[in-house]
Amino acid sequence: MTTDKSSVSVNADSSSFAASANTSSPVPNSSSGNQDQYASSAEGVSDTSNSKNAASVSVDGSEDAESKTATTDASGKSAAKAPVEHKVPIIKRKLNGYVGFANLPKQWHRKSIRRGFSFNLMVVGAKGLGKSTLINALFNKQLYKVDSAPKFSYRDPNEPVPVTIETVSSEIEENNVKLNLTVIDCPGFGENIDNTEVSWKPIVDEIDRRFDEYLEEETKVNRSTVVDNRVHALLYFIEPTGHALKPLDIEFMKQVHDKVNLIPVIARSDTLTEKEVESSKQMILEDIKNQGIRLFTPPIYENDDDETVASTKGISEKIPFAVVGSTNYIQTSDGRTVRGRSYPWGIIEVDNEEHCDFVKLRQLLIRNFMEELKETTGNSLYERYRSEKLEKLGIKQDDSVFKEFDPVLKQEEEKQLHEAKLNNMEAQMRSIFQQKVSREEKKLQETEADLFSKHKEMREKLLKQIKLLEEKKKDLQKAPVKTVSPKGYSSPQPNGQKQRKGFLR
Ligand SMILES: Nc1nc2c(ncn2[C@@H]2O[C@H](COP(=O)(O)OP(=O)(O)OP(=O)(O)O)[C@@H](O)[C@H]2O)c(=O)[nH]1
Ligand SMILES: [Mg+2]
Repeated sequence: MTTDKSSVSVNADSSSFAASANTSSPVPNSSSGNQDQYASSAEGVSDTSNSKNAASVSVDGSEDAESKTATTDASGKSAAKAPVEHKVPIIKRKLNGYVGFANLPKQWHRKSIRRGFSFNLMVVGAKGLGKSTLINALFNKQLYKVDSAPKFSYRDPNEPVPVTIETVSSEIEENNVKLNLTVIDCPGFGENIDNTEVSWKPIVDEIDRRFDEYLEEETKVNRSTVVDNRVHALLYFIEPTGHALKPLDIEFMKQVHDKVNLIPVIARSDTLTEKEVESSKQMILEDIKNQGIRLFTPPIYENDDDETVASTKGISEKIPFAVVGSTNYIQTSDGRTVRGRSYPWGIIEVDNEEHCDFVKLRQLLIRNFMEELKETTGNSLYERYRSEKLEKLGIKQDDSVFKEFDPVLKQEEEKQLHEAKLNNMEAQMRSIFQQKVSREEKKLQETEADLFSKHKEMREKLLKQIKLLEEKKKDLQKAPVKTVSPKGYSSPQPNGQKQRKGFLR
């Protein structure tokens, strides 16, 4: 076995693996040893057919046995490790040795080579900005015939120039990898004086038409033959004025930025000085930011190594790419043959990163991020278009139906739902209680007020009566006392006392 992981994977089919594992023979190669170790540490990976086979695949609960086997397999020596204590016994099912899924990228690679790749690139920019030359240089193939001295024909400036769509397809091959390349050119763009719909609508319509075509294909019963004609990237050529964007540039970019992976380039940058390129880039980026235009920026992933991260950052920093296009090979003064443009003051090399950003653009578009561009088109841009289109047709997705079932997530959701329910009930009960309390309070207040008024009324009544009686008393005291005998005579009371009547006695 070699140290190459892929060759290890080819050799490590199930029979050879079982044989080596059965005899517990040391693995002669450190890389395969690592893979064994990796596989043996994988929890939950079980193979019941192999488990009957031998000691190699053990369905074993003891920690001792596990650590021992792992150490033996990895190093070839049986150096037993001290057992690690677990409070909760964990039953681990493990496969000793190489499983084989590390070979998946290779399987994918073979399959992709067989199928071939496809890429659809749209180029938009004013006439003569070097679009065709740049495409020829990027793919190192003459997809377009470029006139060294473009012909000029007179046209009436008041006559609107229609924007048309021209497609060129070609199969290119590099190291047995086939790429079906389609370039969509839009002649006529930028030739009208104003930036009305006429200038950009046919291009937007073409992007939409390609999405629609894909959507239609996708909804057919047989989807195995769906061809992806969607625009995967759009190279937008900015005129090398040394200034910021023109109104048409802004309008066009705004029209397409959420439909395609937009990549701006400053065309024919050899006509600008280094300083002009820098200041122009700054102004363009400012305009793009202020207008809320989204550009394609290469992503950085968590598992990217430092080199990849640095390279990706290096690409992003160069946007918008100041490019120079040429397919001509010329001889430099130091004897090199380079692709470039020759001037009396020197040679501008297309593939020299010190001279222009052509290499960085090629890295983004072809070498490093072509698949990413396609993925973004399918997963994000097309998805957005598709859902908007379906919504317009009155079709809405019921997320509760289409959500993938994840038991943990489901449990969590149920828990949250239950808690929300409880909170709701508690709030309801609290408000009912509050209502009852305030109702009782109101009743008490009313009764109190009632009692108070009754009390007041009675008091007043009593006071009146007292007053009345006082007056009567006074009257009676003032009146002369007459004693009337039963026979009509008045006789004086014994002891000179006056006879009093009723309760005033
Ligand atoms: N100085 C300079 N000239 C360039 C560059 N790229 C292309 N040219 C020249 O510009 C002219 C037009 O180039 P094309 O590639 O045909 O430009 P185009 O944008 O495809 O033109 P249309 O298809 O007519 O819109 C040719 O003479 C090229 O040699 C460049 O980077 N710098
Ligand atoms: Mg052209």
